[in-house]
Amino acid sequence: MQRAPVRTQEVHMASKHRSVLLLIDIQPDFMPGGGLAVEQGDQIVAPVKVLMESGRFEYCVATQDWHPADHVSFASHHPDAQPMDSIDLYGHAQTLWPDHCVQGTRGAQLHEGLALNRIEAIIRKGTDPAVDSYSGFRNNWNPEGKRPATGLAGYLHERGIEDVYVCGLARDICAKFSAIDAADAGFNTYFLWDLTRAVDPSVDDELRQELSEANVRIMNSDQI
Ligand code: VGL
Ligand code: ZN
Repeated sequence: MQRAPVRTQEVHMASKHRSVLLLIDIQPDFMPGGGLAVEQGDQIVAPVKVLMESGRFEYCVATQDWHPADHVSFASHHPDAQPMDSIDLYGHAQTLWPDHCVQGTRGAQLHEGLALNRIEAIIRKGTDPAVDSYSGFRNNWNPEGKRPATGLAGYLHERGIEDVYVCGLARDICAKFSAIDAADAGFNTYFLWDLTRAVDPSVDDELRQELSEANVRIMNSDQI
């Protein structure tokens, strides 16, 4: 009985030092008023900040969608195309988006409501004009049919991280692909459902299924 609190403390410390909070694309362009606005995307910022400062994670890593102005994923880059059209790109479906997260613009900044000084590393993605990148771990398919790694898995593995907690935008796109790739890279992966918002909430049920099949555990932030 007397030792129980000590053990609890040790377990808590050990898990903290193996855990990272992964912030996916928490940028103004994915929030109301932004280039690729996600409904209620702004509502996650304050609770994510609280979690960043909770001491529950050893540190935080952020991804930042960071496109050149002529990016292949922009509908504006394709004559006659409309945003949300789908095209074939190197043998895979590519949605064409409205312009968003153009390098150096305000909408591409990490949201200033976050605890920015708790971010240990930032992975910028979608920087190749000819290739999109949804996941923080791997680009989408390139012309050679490969999805090159960003180096994030190596970074986390080398630093002894075992548990990855995913939050951010958008739930059904970049947060989803990042979580699936995290699990695939061997991390215990947790998807903080309440700290995500979807471009298309009608696929929520399908998404839960996909995440479960990829061995990603879905939870809410109050269950951490
Ligand atoms: C995203 C579409 C295009 C995302 C990024 O962060 O979910 N979605 N680029
Ligand atoms: Zn993008």
